[in-house]
Amino acid sequence: MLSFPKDFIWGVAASAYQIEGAWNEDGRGTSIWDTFSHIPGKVLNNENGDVAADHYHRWKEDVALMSELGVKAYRFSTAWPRILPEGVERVNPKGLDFYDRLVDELLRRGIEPYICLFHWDLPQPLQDQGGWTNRETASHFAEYARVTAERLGDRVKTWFTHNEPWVAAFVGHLFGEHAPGQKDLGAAIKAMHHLLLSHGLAAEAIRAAVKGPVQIGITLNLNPVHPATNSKKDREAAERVDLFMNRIVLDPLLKGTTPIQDSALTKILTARLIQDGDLQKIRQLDLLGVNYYSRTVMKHSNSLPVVNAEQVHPVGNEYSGMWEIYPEGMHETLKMVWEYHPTCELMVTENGIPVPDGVDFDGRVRDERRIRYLRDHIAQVHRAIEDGIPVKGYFHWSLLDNFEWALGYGQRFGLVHVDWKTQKRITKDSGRWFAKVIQENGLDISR
Ligand code: IFM
Repeated sequence: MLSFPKDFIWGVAASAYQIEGAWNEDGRGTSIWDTFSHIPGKVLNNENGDVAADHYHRWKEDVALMSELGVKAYRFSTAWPRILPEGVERVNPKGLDFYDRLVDELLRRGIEPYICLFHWDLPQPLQDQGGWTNRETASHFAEYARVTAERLGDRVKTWFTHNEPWVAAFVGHLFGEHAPGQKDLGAAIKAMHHLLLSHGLAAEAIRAAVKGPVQIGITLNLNPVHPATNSKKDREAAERVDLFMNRIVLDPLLKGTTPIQDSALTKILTARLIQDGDLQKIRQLDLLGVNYYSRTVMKHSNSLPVVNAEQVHPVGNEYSGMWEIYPEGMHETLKMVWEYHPTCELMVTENGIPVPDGVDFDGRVRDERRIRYLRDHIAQVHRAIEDGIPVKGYFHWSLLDNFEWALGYGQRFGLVHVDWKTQKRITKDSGRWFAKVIQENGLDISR
């Protein structure tokens, strides 16, 4: 049995657009994901988050499911367009009321609410003014943080500003696969900086709004980048990708520097972007959340411009519907962060696997693959703790099957199965397995 520290936080995570639905109810404004997903061809099978897992109406049932699993904490995102439909100024009381009720119900069930303010659903009116490429969006975000913290900060003590800002910047502005669907390196670099800047501004706004102790965090998608071979060219390609995927977010947050100012590739783009004092503002962190799913293996190639690298998928390894399965990467990622000597706390805020689960004849969902994946990854978290890296918690992604962005509803990540026709929830075998891990505060690796 691998035992975890006595106060280890076992949780589940989710995000607003992926589960809430009710996209145009109770005064919610439009987000860039509403716009993007309604454009034919942007999401697999032209699916969208209009209804999703209908959590906006079924939140009580969902909290009860969490309670049955015995989770200690729930990390969820608030939808900016539900709270400020135009992104600025006018507050929608019904939007705040929804999260108010959710927080109360979580606390009533003994589940600690962890709020994340931004999980990619930028209000469309702000996108119309340039979105994250516009520096003003960072100030608007701080205002949204203030409004939300003033209402919920008496009960919510852990606030994440952003979830995976790298994905919002690069997948949304360079690869064009996520909203707002741009393909422009300059826009991606600008968005990246403004997202990080907005973290710092929001941190100050939350601290001013909440009385008493409060923890400000951010969650980052991180992954080790390995060279495909030991050749100098491949090693250099891996280093460049590491800079653009990991260091680009870790350096500003943990060191107060940025590699993009020094990089020959992006020096020109950042010349007037990073203003005096920005880097000090960004470096405000009490808690760093690590989202780990897989590693990246790169070889030198001219096919990906800027970084001159191409991703390869090593043969002989196990894969999921989206990524290579590489549990050791969890330990390596936590070590990579620890080598920065962070003064903030660390936790795993996302880890999980998409499995094409089906309901068996007896109504059970036997998702053995997910159980194996979780066992192997949680064991690596334990290994990191044994090595002296003080990981405070582990949040499974996700509680429910949900809308997996450009891949629609086909990739199921939940511990709880959702029937997309009836919205019926069924706790999967993995859910019961995870509940046992929580109950024992430990991992029986023989199971
Ligand atoms: O579903 C996403 C989530 O929104 C952000 N982190 C990765 C998950 C799986 O792709």
